[in-house]
Amino acid sequence: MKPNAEIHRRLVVVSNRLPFTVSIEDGRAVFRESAGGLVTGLSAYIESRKRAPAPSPEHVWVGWPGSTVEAPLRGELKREAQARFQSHPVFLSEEEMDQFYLGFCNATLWPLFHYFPSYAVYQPKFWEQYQRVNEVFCETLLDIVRQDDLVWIHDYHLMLLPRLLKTRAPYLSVGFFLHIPFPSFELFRLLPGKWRRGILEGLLGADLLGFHTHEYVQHFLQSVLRILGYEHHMGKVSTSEGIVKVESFPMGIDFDKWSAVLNEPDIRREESDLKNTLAEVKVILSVDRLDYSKGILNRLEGFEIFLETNPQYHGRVVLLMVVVPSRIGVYQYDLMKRQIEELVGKINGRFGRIDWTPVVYQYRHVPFQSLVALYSVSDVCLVTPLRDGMNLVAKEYMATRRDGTGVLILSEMAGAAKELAEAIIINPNNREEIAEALQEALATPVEEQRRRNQIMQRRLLRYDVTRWADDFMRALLAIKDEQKRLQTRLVTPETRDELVGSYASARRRLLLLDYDGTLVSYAAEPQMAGPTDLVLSLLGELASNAANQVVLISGRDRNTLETWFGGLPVSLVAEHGVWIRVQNEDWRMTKPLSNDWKPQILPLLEMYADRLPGSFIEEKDFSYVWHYRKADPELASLRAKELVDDLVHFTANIEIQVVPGNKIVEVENAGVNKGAAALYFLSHSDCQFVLAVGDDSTDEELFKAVPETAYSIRVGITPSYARFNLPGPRNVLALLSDLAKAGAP
Ligand code: GDG
Repeated sequence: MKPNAEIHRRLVVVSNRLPFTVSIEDGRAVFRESAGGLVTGLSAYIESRKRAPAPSPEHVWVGWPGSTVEAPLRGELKREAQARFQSHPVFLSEEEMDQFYLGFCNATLWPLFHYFPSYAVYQPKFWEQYQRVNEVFCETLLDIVRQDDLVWIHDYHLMLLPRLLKTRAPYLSVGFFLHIPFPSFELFRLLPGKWRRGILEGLLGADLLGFHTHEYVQHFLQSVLRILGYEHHMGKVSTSEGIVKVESFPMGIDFDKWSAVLNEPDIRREESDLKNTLAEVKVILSVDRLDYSKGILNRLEGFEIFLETNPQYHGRVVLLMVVVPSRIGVYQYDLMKRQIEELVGKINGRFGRIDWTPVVYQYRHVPFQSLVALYSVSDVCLVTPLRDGMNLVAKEYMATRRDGTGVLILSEMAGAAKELAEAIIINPNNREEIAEALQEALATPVEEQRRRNQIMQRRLLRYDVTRWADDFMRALLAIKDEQKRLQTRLVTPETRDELVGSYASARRRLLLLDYDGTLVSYAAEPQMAGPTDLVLSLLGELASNAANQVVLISGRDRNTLETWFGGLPVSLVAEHGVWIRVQNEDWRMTKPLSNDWKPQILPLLEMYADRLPGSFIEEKDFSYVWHYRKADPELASLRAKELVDDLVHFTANIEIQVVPGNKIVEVENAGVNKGAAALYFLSHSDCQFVLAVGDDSTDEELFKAVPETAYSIRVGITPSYARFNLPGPRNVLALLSDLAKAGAP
């Protein structure tokens, strides 16, 4: 982790909405500050940055201003937004916003990511507009960003932006945070293939990806593995461009602010008025945006059962239900509003009396002070989302319980349930459970309330919104550092010139080249990864230079190597060093080996091939390979670990070794490796230039064997014994082509 000083770099916050909303009134732009979890949280963090020791760090906010602004007004609005709010508006037409925001964001992603697949629509024109709007954000950002900025992109509206931005400005530090759940693979896969790949690739353009919970991180990584085929190691995903870190950062609230405002006279007055009005009843509070994900109907149904089964509470309890208007005009939302209002009417009609209304329902946005007063007078806070990324209402309620009393009932489907385990945790689909939880909450002794709340309050105080954002920023800087360390190992144009120069001036040269993953990319089946014309012509050109000895050091069997490369003037090493064919000579073994162990091992490998559809066994002269590239990636990775475990036990007394490789597990004779084969060629030539290139863990032995002065290169951006890295086979071929051009002696 980095010290705070690093965080003094300018912060560029990017979100769909700006912290204010613009409306055009009488031809002029009118600004209104907007609230909401994201804006409030980030604003608190920005304020805390300003309190840091000088120099005070700058920030800018980039987003949509909340309405369509015609061209003539844009200039003025831009100036004012910048001066008053350090903000840069992204201008979008009504059609763009319609298909992007109401379309792809809220009619496709929102329902799918909240486990309402039947509400999700899959309209190609929505997806096109989503791509387009992400591009517009990218263009706007490119006019603003500076090399040293920390760019923090927020939420599901902008999942393509990280890659778009990094493609155009690779030097930037880019973090992304998702505020809603990342669904399990089974849900995510419902998106058409191109879209789901696009989203994952878009996100993986960032340096750091943050989610509220560990579960969402796992879901994301699972989709990345199953859809893009990238594995991860401790939350780090290696792509051809570098490493991306994926981690959970549960968003907190500005705890101090929520507890401090309780002392403000206005709020005290409102609190005392409410207490007078509600003196005779226990208050159950419910606050949400109108949304089907929030479980408002379940909550009402649970309350109805509670009233049915607990007549002793009639006249003594009130459900205060605040529903904040949201996404007005969208069918599902309008329908839900009607259903809520019918149910409220039904409950009040069924149980209400002249002196008692069981559900007090408000469909409107309440001012901040009123919300605080409501939290503070409520005996119970009932939070029952069917799915919720985090849920800040539950946390805010806890922060306003000055005297430590109050009971929180919280759905296990909210991210917040992972942190607030001392609440009464319920499954919102079970109405009876909600009713029982209400009964339990109202009967919880004050001491027990305080005991539980103290634990939760301490946690919320410690991990508040500033800590959340600080942690995110530190993790972003840490991954950038790690990338830089790996980056310094990449072959730069200077290293390349030096390498080519050293090659050109050497009288004798030895080129030790791995094949799969180094000269060609992996294919679904080994026999499909034959050499391209370019590979053959490059190898031919290099090998026919009298000063060169070109050796292909591969794990492949000798027949395949012979078929593919037999016609070239190259030397070949098969089965990781079992067989050598020095140019113009016959194949021979590097040392006497035995095959006796094969019948013992085969049944075990066959069992694994049967247990994992899509996997198969390849037999070579002195080894077996279990291939699993085409199998279900998750099950395969589990089975591969089990197989290695079984084999290691099984072969403890036999002279063989188990070598896990790229989507394979190989069983071969002990003491055979690419390093030993390389030593043979090194000891038989008086070369002044050695190049060793490979992509796999089996190539590490090769890198260890070559002299320190050799140019050893690991393909892929990953730590290695090799001195340098190159991203992929294309870069290797480009390098070989430079060497071929460097030509004589
Ligand atoms: C998304 C994710 C995640 C609500 N009504 C009023 C009002 N609010 C404020 C609350 C709270 C915020 O709005 C709501 O935050 P939530 O977390 O409950 O839900 P979403 O808006 O859906 O937010 C969610 C969040 O992002 C952060 O990552 O937790 O899971 O869906 O701060 O206080 N504020 C005022 N009047 C209201 O009537 N003043």
